[in-house]
Amino acid sequence: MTKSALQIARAAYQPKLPKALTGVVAVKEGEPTQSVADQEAIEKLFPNTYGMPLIQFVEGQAQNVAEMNVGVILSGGQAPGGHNVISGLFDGIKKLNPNNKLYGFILGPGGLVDHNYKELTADIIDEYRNTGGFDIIGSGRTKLEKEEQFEKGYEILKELGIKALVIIGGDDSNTNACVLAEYYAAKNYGIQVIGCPKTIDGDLKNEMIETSFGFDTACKTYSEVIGNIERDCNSARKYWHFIKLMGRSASHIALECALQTQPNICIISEEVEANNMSLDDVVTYIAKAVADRAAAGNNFGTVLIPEGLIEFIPAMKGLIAELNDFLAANSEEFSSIEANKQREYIISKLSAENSAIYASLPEGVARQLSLDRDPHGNVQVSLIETEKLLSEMVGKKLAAWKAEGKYVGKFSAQHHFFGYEGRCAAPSNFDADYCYSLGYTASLLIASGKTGYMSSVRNTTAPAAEWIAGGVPITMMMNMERRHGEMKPVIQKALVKLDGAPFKKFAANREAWAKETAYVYPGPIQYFGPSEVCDEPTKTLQLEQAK
Ligand code: FBP
Repeated sequence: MTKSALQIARAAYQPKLPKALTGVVAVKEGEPTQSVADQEAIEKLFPNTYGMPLIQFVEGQAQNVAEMNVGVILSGGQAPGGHNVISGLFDGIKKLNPNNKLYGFILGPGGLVDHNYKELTADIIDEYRNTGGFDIIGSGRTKLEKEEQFEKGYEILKELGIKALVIIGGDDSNTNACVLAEYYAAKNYGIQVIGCPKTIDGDLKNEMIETSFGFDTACKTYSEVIGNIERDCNSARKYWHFIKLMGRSASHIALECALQTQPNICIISEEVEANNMSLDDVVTYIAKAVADRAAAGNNFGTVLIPEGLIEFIPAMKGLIAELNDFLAANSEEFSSIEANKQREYIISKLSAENSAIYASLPEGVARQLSLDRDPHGNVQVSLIETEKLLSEMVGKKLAAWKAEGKYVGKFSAQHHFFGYEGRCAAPSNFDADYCYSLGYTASLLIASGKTGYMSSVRNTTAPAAEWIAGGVPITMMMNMERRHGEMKPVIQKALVKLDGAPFKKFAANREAWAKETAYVYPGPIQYFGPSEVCDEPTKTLQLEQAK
């Protein structure tokens, strides 16, 4: 395989570990824990894994650990640093006993169920150290939630002599990891399950998990390109750039990129929902900023839009819900209608309120809302070109204002969507170190006989040597939520907090950023050079952790 010069040089990077993990390690147990909410219901569902203590690893004395084989799964969307979690896990178990083996299940949880795996040897691991991607074993979105899947998994785990399974995933995958841990514990199968917090979306975090891995690198990659666009924008001074940023639900990525690049506008979905804003309110807000800049002679700017926005606009949420139900119940009749009459058909069938909203949408977006459904029958919001929807509606509003003499500028838009561009970038130093530490910590949780824990590395704004490694019972992060009509135990998703320090910092500056051209150009991630350039954590983490 041909490698780039950076790949060759970067392979030699030795990720930094918390000092407590560099020698012999002992376990320090904390107090028993409670789930964040619905304690009674969660305890009942997880009798074997509820209430366990927090774990911290400290420097200790050598002990003998029996030989053990370990399995690993990458679950869900790619996030920079996955390969380092696996190399940290590999190095951890090999240090405990060189005879220990690591097996990777291929293409996500499906690999466990279908018995599709490969042994990850030192040669393979060395090829992937400090690289982006999940290609060492691939990833997948199969949900591990049925008993027959757990049993199929058990068959292969037993056959390979695997003592513990590490599931690297987001909130849903870690919820499933916890259910699996409970199941194997209840059955006395002797197989432990450990989770690792992954997702570029940054929405798997809480008091004990400071950040999910991949968020740092993905945001830095997007911010580099946003900065480049801003500089282009400020050079040509003729375009408004509408940039949609990945993040299925929460707006953490958009917010972090805004803090890094200081665009003219950034929409935060959680705020739109909290203020009960309509689509027209969002459009008016952007159009007003465009008009104000035009009045000062600036017919250019940048707008950041979170991918999940549409579902946070309360009225759009209602429209989507009615459309989902209506199309599910009338799919045959709908598909028999000629394409050019489908819009009118839907307008005639929806409730008056939703019909009016649907009719006001640009043609393309209305079509996307009625056509693209996922296997569960839901609208695939990530396919909706919100950046085009907003710029088109802003353009219309400005034209109307022009006719009324309220606006005197020129409005010309460019569109971008950044998502896949950042999910497999080579991990930043932060993610390379953080992920390696998470994987290494997972090996210690296994050696200590723990199950139903998530690997946790805290104090991450300090130098890596001072990071605190340990484990958090996954049940501690759970509450009960309605999913597909049923109450289910799930890990609470962390949305942007409007009273949190990152949002407050943004809110305090956004008016100035809208008027002035206050762009910041972060440049590309640096892998070699001074620590302040290479090792800085995200603004979100710095603001959240500032004491
Ligand atoms: P995870 O939650 O699995 O980490 O994935 C998040 C994400 O990257 C979202 O930002 C995005 O909406 C989604 O995956 C895209 O999914 P897919 O990779 O299936 O296109």
